[in-house]
Amino acid sequence: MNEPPFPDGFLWGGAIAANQAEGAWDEGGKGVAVTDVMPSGIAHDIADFTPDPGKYYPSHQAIDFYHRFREDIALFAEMGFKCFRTSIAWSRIFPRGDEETPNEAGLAFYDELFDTLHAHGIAPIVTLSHYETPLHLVDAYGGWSNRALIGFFERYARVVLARYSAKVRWWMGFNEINNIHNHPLSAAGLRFAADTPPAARVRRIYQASHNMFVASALAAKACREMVPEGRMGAMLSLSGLYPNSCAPEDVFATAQLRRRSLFFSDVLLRGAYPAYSKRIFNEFDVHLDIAPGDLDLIARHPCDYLGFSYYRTTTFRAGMPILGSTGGILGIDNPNLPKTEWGWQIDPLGFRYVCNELADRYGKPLFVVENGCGLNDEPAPDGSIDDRGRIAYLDQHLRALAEAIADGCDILGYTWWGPIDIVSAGTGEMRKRYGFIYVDKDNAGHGTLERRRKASFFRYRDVIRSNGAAVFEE
Ligand code: BGP
Repeated sequence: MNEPPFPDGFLWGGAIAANQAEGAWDEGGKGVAVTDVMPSGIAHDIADFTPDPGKYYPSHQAIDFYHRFREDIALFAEMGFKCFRTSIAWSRIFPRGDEETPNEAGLAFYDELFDTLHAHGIAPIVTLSHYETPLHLVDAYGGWSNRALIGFFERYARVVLARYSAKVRWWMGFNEINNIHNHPLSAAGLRFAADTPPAARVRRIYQASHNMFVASALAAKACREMVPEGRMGAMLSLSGLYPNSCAPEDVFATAQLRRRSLFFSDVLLRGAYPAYSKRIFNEFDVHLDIAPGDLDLIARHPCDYLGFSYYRTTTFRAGMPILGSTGGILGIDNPNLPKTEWGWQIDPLGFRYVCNELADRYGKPLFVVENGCGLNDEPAPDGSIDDRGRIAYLDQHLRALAEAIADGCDILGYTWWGPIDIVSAGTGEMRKRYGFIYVDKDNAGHGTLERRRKASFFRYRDVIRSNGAAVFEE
């Protein structure tokens, strides 16, 4: 490859989420978020709407980013970050979600966070809702299948877009909106009784999705009205999915399942329900409650870019159960690929494949806002952490990304998921570490929270300094 692998101005950085890093779950006027009552990561129901003081909840302290962000951002700057993705915790701004006036202490925290990023020349990238629906909106309103949440979300979005209009240009709506199918409670605040018939579950999921599409369009509209050169993105979980065989049944079933995810980016980026959705709605007897003006809003305010997470690939066989985790669909292992301790298969060429798939489908800019590798790093006796497995994953995936760019894909940037060890969304663990920076905390919540640079810290620093060229140097 002779031309530079990554374009000038490529946005190198890292990504976290408020609920997995900030802690201070009840400080500064913050209300309870749905993740604050999940003792071991993403759950499919909530045992108790009142946090049990005798229980350990990973999000309550997380890695104390709320108090330590200045130190952590200085470390990100040492690696040369151009951008940094995090979420605003909705319940820091509107503790119950349905108040009329925002919580000033919450707004002030994010002012300080964004000012600190700018002081280091790092551009904030902000997710409006990263699995952090205020618990009250789940408890009192039933989550996103209730149209009332559109108004509450629009109020929240307009408050933060206006407040940070001079500090934040890059926004995105709902983290991994397509994961409403896999974990509806975290993604959309939906609870289902154990005996809910599948078709009834699907109907409620599509009604919630419609309400979120309207909310996303209203946020995009507000962004264009209030944020100079603002960009509002869609965000999906799009790890790769292959048929488990060349049997036409497996190939077609896999394409249909992939389209179940791409349905969300089709609506959010193209501004209309795709033709194939008619058949899905007929199959499940879905009759959406669409208010006058909804479809016009969705059509006139599509998202500007597609942010997506890519971790791994898996394979799918016609007729097998459709299950998923935070990394995407849970399928059958591919015998050609290695996997991590958590069973996530490592597939850099799959990353190139997905970039091309999305570039061909949308012809809009793409942003890799999550890519990373969870490993159980053990410090050596001298305290050093030689995480060569993570370095290998990073190099391989960046080489694949450079190839995708050479294929003609318009990639805006790359934010490694978890540049600092944070709480795993799927399991609530600390030992599933993604970071280039080690945090001294274990799964039981014990540790000093001390930060320590891993070997990968220096590797990513060199990659950014060379604008990616280092990944092609032996
Ligand atoms: C995605 C989420 C992130 C992050 C990531 C890794 O679904 O957007 O919040 O957690 O998955 O998953 P995990 O933390 O379960 O390893």
